[in-house]
Amino acid sequence: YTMREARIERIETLIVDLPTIRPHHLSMAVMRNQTMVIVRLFCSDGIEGVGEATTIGGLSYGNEFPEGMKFTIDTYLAPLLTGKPATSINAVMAELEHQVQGNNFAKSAIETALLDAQGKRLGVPVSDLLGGAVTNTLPVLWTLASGDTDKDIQEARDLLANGRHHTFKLKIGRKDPSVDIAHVAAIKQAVGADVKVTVDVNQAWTESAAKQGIAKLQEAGVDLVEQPIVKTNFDGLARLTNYFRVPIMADEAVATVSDAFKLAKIGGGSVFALKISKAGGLTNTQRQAAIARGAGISLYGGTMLEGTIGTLASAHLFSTLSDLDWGTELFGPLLLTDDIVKKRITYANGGMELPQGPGLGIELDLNQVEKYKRK
Ligand code: MUC
Ligand code: MG
Repeated sequence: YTMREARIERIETLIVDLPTIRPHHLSMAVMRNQTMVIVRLFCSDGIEGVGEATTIGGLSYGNEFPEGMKFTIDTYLAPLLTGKPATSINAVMAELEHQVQGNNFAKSAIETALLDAQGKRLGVPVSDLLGGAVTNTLPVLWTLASGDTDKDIQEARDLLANGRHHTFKLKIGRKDPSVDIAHVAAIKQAVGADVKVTVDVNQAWTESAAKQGIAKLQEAGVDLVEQPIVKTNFDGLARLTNYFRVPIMADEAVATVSDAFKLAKIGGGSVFALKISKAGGLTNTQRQAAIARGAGISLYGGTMLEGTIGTLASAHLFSTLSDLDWGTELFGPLLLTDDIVKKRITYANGGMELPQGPGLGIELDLNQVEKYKRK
């Protein structure tokens, strides 16, 4: 046996449904559970890599959905990948790029599984395969989105008291802007000037509504405004970025590497929310980070509310970025009542710890997988 001979032997996918600890209200959906596609990639040297493809609210957030991602991987990606060298990750991903249009969430799960397997093979964490971590902990904010202002304030107070988080993101855009803005102002007032509060509109406003709304959010002391307008309006995002003092973050708009380039070129956003799913994998996300660095755009470690596997894949990548000015929102596993891995991520003091073990640094708990697997 030599490492070079390890081949992709078989790929298995399964859908897992996990309940959330409370309803999570976003402009486009209310989540009561989260659905994940788990990829198990078995190699000829006996090593297994795992990956995760997860979105938010079925088809309401992105153009991929859990049942479709499973079908895509089973029907198209797995046959393409079977027999390929498991250690040539760049070559395998280039082949996928060439043969499969779009389907970035599914591609990200495959690249994650390949990197996990390779890390296990070499006995190093995934971050080492990406040039090495610059930190062993990442800052993690919490999203207040219970749908009720008083409940959100109580949640914030509890989390500040136990120290788990000291930055909050609010989700708005479901209600009338005046109601949403009053909600934000009340929470900002309650947590105080020292606590950073960001707001995600998830594309809900027109550009003119955004011009009025952001002015009021700025007045209320909000620290950052995320994706206020429809993702396709790149020029509008540039106009808002130029117009306001409060930083504007691109999220849905900056999906692919080429989106990052086009937005950077016109100043669409002063911060980019990076997500391995949108970009089609960890390597593509590194490419977006390089574009942002060249353009002087700040970075933020985003989430698609993944479970532990997707969260750790993101965390390994984010840990290699020396300029993650806005921290991360890698709290996905904390929104779920249970997990499918043997040891959950440690969250404390406004951050998370990166596992030091090989690959992603986790092990699937097959009993738990069986319990939550869609039958
Ligand atoms: C988004 O648009 O950023 C991230 C945190 C959260 O609560 O929702 C996500 C999606
Ligand atoms: Mg967002």
